[in-house]
Amino acid sequence: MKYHVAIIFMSALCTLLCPCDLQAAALRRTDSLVDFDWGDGSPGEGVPADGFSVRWTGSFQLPQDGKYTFYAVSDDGIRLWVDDNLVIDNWTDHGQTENEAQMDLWGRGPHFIRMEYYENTGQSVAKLLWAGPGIEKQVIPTQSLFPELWSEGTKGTGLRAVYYAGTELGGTAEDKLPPGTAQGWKQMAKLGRGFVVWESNRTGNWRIWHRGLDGSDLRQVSPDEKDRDHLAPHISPDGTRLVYVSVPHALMISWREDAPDGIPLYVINVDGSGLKQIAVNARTYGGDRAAVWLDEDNLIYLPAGKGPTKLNLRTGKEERLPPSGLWLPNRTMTCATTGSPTFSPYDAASGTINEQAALGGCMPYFTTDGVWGFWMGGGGGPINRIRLGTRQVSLIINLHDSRLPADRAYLYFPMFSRCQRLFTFGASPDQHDHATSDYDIFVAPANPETLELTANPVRYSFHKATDRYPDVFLADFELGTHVGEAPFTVDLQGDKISGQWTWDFGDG
Ligand SMILES: [Ca+2]
Ligand SMILES: [Ca+2]
Ligand SMILES: [Ca+2]
Repeated sequence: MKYHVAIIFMSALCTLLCPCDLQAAALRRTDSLVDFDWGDGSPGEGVPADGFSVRWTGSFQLPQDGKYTFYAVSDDGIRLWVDDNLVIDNWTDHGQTENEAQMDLWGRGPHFIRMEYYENTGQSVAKLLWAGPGIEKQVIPTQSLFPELWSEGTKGTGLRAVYYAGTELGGTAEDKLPPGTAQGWKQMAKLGRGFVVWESNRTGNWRIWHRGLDGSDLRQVSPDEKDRDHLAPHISPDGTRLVYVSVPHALMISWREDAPDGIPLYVINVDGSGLKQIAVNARTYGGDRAAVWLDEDNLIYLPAGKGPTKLNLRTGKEERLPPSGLWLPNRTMTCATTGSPTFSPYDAASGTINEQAALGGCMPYFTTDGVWGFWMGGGGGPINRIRLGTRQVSLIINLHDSRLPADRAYLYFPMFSRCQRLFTFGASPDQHDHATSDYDIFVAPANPETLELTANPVRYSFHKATDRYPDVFLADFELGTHVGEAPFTVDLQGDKISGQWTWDFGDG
């Protein structure tokens, strides 16, 4: 079964990133250190002394948080990635040269590393060293290096090395992704079945796009629709459908708020089937999001010219909620905000909003449990959270956060999954404009109680187009995932809810 999934994963990647480079490796081995001076000789059997290339990959364990310097000594070309950052890039013919890069690193790991090297002619040298808190400059020791994913209790044995004849590096499409990505997808997929959706203009029109948490199944969800753009995807509680708005293309240049005649709200199955218009005149909430799902059948949206309205998708019945204007309440109907983050207490019974001062920033939204709000606290960051009960504000992730690749650390469009176990956002290389910059989509696991991120964000889009406004889904842990475990239901009858209990599992 595992094997089967791996094949699908690899073939999906290949389909995505073809042409696959199937250049055969001359030599594969684990190198316990990268500390080579081959002189004018060959690194090993089957590899020529001139004109070869090597890719070292794996992970490393961080002895402690802090500032690290990586040194690559090379003759000839060298490239070094740490996590998703290309930190050294000297892909040229040269005599023995030392290049260095300094970076802040956080968390024991696994951190990902990839060093690529080629030798053209003459002497050949390839060495990888580091220095860090309490660590003198030295070749990175074997005990810190892992050919696969580091995990607690495993022993370091070095890095995986693949040697190719020729200066042109071979490898699969997966080998060429930023080194943290493929490993990151595998880690994310362990959390359960899930996917991320977002807006992208990669085809020239804004459409809703999809990718599985395991990196597979990158595809357009919403259909092509002439002269219109699709915005503000939001996933249903069970993860089978999403809603989005369809906006006239002519209005899209700098506008996301309101249209003279409103904009239709659609629901579509995540597999692309079952498209259905559910409201004629919707608008977006602060320009960002268009709906709050209450349950599988009911959502709140904003009809043009009116306040928030509850819509039953099965019956089509609408019910106006008391607040007027661009207010959208949270799912528990205890708080509401406009596009400015006020996170104001909302009394659903009387329909009153106790309006609070705006906190500054934009893109406010709420977690499902009614405990938190979150928003963009400033340009590109920070992304903050507010505990609605106490109004205490704290940081989720910062602008230029060291947990992000340096070229993707300018943040926008935050959203938590319904279960609050995943957090997603877009990040650009310090470009601000929301309609033209190269934002890409990231997902990080989160503690659903505190909203603390529990691992580094993993990247899910790599297109130079604008990828933004993501939403993410993670399936609940399912019963029946272990052999022999049968799902069961229990009926509680009102007059028998106290006293002795006996459980009967039927088939035992
Ligand atoms: Ca040589
Ligand atoms: Ca050389
Ligand atoms: Ca992009």
